[in-house]
Amino acid sequence: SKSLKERLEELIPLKQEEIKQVKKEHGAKSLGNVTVDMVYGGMRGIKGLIWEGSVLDPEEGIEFRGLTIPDCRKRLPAADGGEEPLPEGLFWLLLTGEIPTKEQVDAISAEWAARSSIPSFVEDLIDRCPNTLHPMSQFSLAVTALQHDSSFAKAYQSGVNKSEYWQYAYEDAMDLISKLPAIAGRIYRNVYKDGKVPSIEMDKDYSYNLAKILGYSEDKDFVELLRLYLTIHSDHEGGNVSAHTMRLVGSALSDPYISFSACLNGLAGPLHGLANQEVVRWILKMRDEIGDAPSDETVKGYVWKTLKSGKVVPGYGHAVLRRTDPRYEAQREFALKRLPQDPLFKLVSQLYNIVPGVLLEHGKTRNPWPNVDAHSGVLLQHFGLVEQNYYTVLFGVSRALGVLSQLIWDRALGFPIERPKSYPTEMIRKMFNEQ
Ligand code: FCX
Repeated sequence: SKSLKERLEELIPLKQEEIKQVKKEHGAKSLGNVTVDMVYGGMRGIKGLIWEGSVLDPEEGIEFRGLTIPDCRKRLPAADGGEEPLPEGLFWLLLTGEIPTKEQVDAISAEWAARSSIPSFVEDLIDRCPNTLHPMSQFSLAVTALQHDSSFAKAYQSGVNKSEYWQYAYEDAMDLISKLPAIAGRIYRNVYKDGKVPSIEMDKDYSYNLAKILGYSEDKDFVELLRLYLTIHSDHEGGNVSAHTMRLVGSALSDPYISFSACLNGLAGPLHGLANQEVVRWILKMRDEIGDAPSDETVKGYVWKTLKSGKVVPGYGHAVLRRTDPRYEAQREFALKRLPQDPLFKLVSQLYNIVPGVLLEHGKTRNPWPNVDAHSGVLLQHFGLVEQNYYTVLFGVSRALGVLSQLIWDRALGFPIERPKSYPTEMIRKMFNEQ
């Protein structure tokens, strides 16, 4: 059967042709009106990006190349003896739009393991970070340093033809994804353990190896959780902060490493990926204040207290979704099956019954339902990975699959440098006062 790169090579000219046709037929049509409110409102609702891998519907949630999360859990290959999809398969799906065979997925696992080692200067760099430097900052700086070996940057310097850019972007993307467990694992071991980093097993899948490097691979349920986790956090269409940063920085032909490092810095914001850390902090604080088995009324009081002190309830709300995030639902299903009695999971469930009502009564939040970050942390807590400040690193490992697959397409399709128009407020006023 075909390798991923061979299949991609066949698909690229077809997509190029399709886009040519779409532009010819529909190029001059309008995708909608842009109001002044939209411009001040974080560009919410402005249709301004092409993103092939996934699309987010406010009501249906995320679809990866047309597959919902339940579809992916059913149809993507699982590990031998496992149930959850292997993120290797999701990566294949995101890149090609096709569901790979188990054999193709195994080939990706083997390739990623074979490419996994990191240069010793990057190890030294991570080792020299103080334990007090946030894991996301260490992650971003290690990824930047990997740029040392970027094939894309070298090819650009040597003046390669732009029709070949995607091939170098592909090689960098595959290398970068492969090296993330070694980086993420080293940061974890340095900050929270004794700094000794176990080696990767060449005949094991990506999630197993990440679990091993973190020190949790003996628990089969944890490895399964990681497979699910890495699959569902991968992509959420193009406009979210991490994905859009990747696109924007990459559009200057910055190589995949430094583009992804920028993406990680966006993910590290508390309104985006860092929310998973914030959720656990908030729940543990709640437990300290009101105990393990609080009444619904007491929980409600705690949520109101958060809102009245001018803070957000972390893990709730979404810029696009208008229902419970299917990524939350998938994690809830996992918990109901494998850890139904876990006390923190019970608190999370209780919050699910209470927070949306409070947010509705509060009357500001457009979407009162939980997002992905409301659930992920308590699952990791259950398996002993209790260090909350580390959680966004795992989100980042997963997000690499989505943003790097799109970056390869960006280069294959010759997408131009991004350059939207901006105005000062004074010009907005003049523009309309003079009409
Ligand atoms: N708690 C309290 N207030 C909230 C809220 C929440 N969970 N969610 C939204 N609001 C407030 C906003 O702060 C805003 O208030 P303002 O008018 O005073 O500025 C108002 O409600 C309207 O915001 P809304 O349109 O509903 O939401 P946005 O699209 O502006 O923002 C996020 C979306 C996700 C940033 C927002 O809901 C939020 O801050 N949630 C908490 C943090 C979080 O969970 N982030 C993770 C999101 C995601 F899944 C991810 O990227 O990982």
